[in-house]
This record gives sequence, C-alpha cells and structure tokens, in this order.
Amino acid sequence: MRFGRVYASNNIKLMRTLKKIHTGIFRDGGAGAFAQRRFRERRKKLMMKEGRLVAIAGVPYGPGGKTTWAYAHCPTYQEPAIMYLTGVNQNNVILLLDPNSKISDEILFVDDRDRLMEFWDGVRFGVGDEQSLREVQSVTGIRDVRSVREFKDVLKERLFKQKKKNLGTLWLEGTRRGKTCAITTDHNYDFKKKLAGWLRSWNAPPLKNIMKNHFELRLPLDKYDVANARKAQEITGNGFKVMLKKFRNFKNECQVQGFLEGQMLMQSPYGLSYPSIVASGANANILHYIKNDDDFSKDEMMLIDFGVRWMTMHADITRTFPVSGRFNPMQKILYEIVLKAQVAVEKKARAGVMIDALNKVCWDKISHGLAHNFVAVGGKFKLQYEGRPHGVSHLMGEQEHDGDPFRNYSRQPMKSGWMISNEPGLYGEFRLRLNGKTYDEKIGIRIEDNLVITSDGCMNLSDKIPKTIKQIEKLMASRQAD
Ligand SMILES: [Mn+2]
Repeated sequence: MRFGRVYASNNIKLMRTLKKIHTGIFRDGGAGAFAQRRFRERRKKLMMKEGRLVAIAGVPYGPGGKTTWAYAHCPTYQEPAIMYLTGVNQNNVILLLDPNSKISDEILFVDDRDRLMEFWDGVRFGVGDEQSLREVQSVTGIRDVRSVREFKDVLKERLFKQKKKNLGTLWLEGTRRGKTCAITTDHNYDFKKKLAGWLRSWNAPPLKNIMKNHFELRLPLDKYDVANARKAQEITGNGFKVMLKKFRNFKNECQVQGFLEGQMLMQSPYGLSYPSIVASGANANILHYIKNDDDFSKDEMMLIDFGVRWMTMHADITRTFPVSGRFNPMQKILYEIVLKAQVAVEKKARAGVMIDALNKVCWDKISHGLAHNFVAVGGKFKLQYEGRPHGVSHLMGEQEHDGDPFRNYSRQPMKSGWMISNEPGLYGEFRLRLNGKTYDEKIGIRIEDNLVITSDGCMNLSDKIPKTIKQIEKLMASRQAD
C-alpha cells in the first residue's frame, strides 16, 4: 500500500525531528498537526455520540510503578482507549470530555512535573512546565491540560453545569450465560467504582457505560491504522523468514523464541504483541503453551504463535512447520486440511457476515477434511476436544485481542475496517499407515493470518508470510550464512 509507506516514513522523519522523548510518551502519531487532527476528530465523534460528560482514566502505574513486573516487557502499556483518543503512553492521566462546554470541551489531567521521578524513569510530561505543556498540546491537540489533583473538583463543577448531571465512563462488561457481568480486576473497573461513589455522594444519577459507543468508533481501522498494521506484518514476516532459514541451528524451543523475538524487536521499539508460543510436538496441543523450554526432535512439527506491534497496531500470526524441513505424508494431509479451512474462511469473510458464520465454515471444513482426506485413506485420530477447540476469529486493533472481552461481537455482523484473525486449528493424536510406514504423532497445527474486512470481502494482511507446504519447505532448505 503506497500510502502506508509514505505515512510510515513521514512519521519516522517527524519523530526524528521532534525531541527524542516523544517516542516514549507518544506511541502513535507523533506527527505534529496531523496527529492533532486525528485525535481531535476521534474525541469529537465520541462526544457527539455520548452527548454527556465523559471521563476515561489511563493505567494508574507504568513501568517503575507498583505493578512494575506486569509491564516489564511492554514498552506500550497505556489503556487502549486513552491511546486511541490521545496517543499518550504515560500512566496516571485522565481525559475529561464535556461536549456541552463552549469554553473547553476537553481537558487532559496529568501528573505534576516531577524531576526526581524523571531521574529514574526518563522524561515525562507534567503540569508546571511550559515545554511539557506545548508538547502535549502539539501532539494531542488538547489545549486545556491540568494537574490530576484538580480532577475531582473540576468534574463536580462540570457535572453540576449539565442539565441532566449524567456522567459516562468506560468499563468492560458483557453477557455471559444471559447475565451482564463486568471484569472486576482492571483499572477501568476501579475508576468506575471511585466515580460511582462520588456520584452517590453528590446525589447525581448513576454512571453510564460508554463501551458500546467507544468500540463502535474504535474498531473500524482508518487507513493509517491499516498502514501501521501492515508494517507490523512486514516485520513479523521478516523475522519468521530469517528464523526459518536458520532453523537447523536450533535444538530447543527457547532458542527459536529468542532468535525470532530478537529479529522482530530489532525492527520495532513498540514491543511484541504478546509473548510468543513456541511449541514442538505434543506441546502444540497446549493452546496457551508458554514454557518454551523443550528440546525438539526431527520427526516433530512445531507450532509458533508470534507477532510484533507497530505503533498501536498488532500482528498476531501462527505458523506450523516440520522440524526436519520436510513434511511427512501424514503431516502433509493434516496440514492441507487446516489450510483449506483457512482459505474457506477468508473467502467467506466480508462486511455483514458474523464471526459465528466463519466458525461454522471453518469447523465444518475441518471435520469434512478429516473424514474425506484422512479417515478415508485409513487414518485414525483422537482430538483433544469436543466440538471445536477455539474460535476461528477474534477482533484485533489497539489490542491484540480487541473489542469486548466476552466476544459478544461474534454474533454481530462484521463491519468494514474491522481487523480479525483467521486461525483454524487441529489438535490431537493421529495415526496413519501409508506405503508400508506407520506414522503416529501428537500434533497441533494452527495457521493464523490477519484480515481487514471490506464491503465486498477482505484484505489478507499476512499474505506475504509463507505458509504453503511448498513455500515452507523451500525456505527451510535455503541456507543462510551464519
Ligand atoms: Mn490470535
């Protein structure tokens, strides 16, 4: 995509001309007037939809805070809603939107400038410093920046100026077994509880959840997001290709993980999308295998689930390949079954179709493939699960798994601009006698690409990352100088 490249290179140039601190504090769009317009438009749309006062909090602690270790490997740690609306990757910020105010309809609350904290953590922006203020204004487009210490008073004052005294905030909730429930452990929930307490003490009406409106605006990616997602795919794919060419040098899963992640991280300061799964043989039947510490042997297959971020966009890729570099006849049959299911899902994916419909196509195709291409030639198998092992698609975007975490979106028609994964899988024990040889293996195969939904189909962002049997065998046979 030509435009994508132009944007990415412009952005790097601008990032270089801006002071170095921007790359730490602003994770997306550190691109002057352009970023201002983009973030401002997103906030305006949310204000129009809500029509009431809205407060959203960032994560309370960043690296170096109370939850240091949780964030240790995530250079981008901000609440995605704050990232989406401001681009600010700094903890302890609150955004207040007041669509009914004519004087200032958006206020960003940040920490006071703290030189001692900066000695430990590097430059942060804060109230009480002219240069900081100008930087926040120039990237976010928000003129009114104040200290978080003032938040409660300003909120009360603004709330009492509203006719209906309504306040909205974001917390994640969904329907599970017919009941509405919230995730009770994240910072959004804590912030909601604090606000609800204040509202009660002020005799104001209860809080409203902005989740639905927020996701409606945030989930369809714009062309800059798509360009950034493509960049994430490119880096992820390059890492995979280099790793596969050098694969003969590795004996243990952790070597594969270390090399692959190193390749990706050398090309992106935004961090991994998630810690990689590197699973050989039977380990690939553990869906969230993260130990990555087994030696592997030449007859096994290996499943790797990996990806890098670029700005706020994520790649989420899975590839499965034979350790020996050549698929044996049984592995070939099973691999083709999964690949065909993936192709069928991609064909079906378009705006208006539901993810549940993709699930049906996927898992029917796999059952059909097993019956007609495996059992029909004498194959026997025992799956690790009943029905289906997992969903074929989840939403992606500002987070590697985006949208409501209960996945109620699976039963909604998909919209243009949604990014989803396409990840059929087959996990179990398989046995086949072919040409006088018996194959008996525990195998997990998953092939995962990322799609952007359009009105008449979808774009496969991962189409340059090798996945056919021919492509993989060719790559593994090619030697790369050590
Ligand atoms: Mn995925």
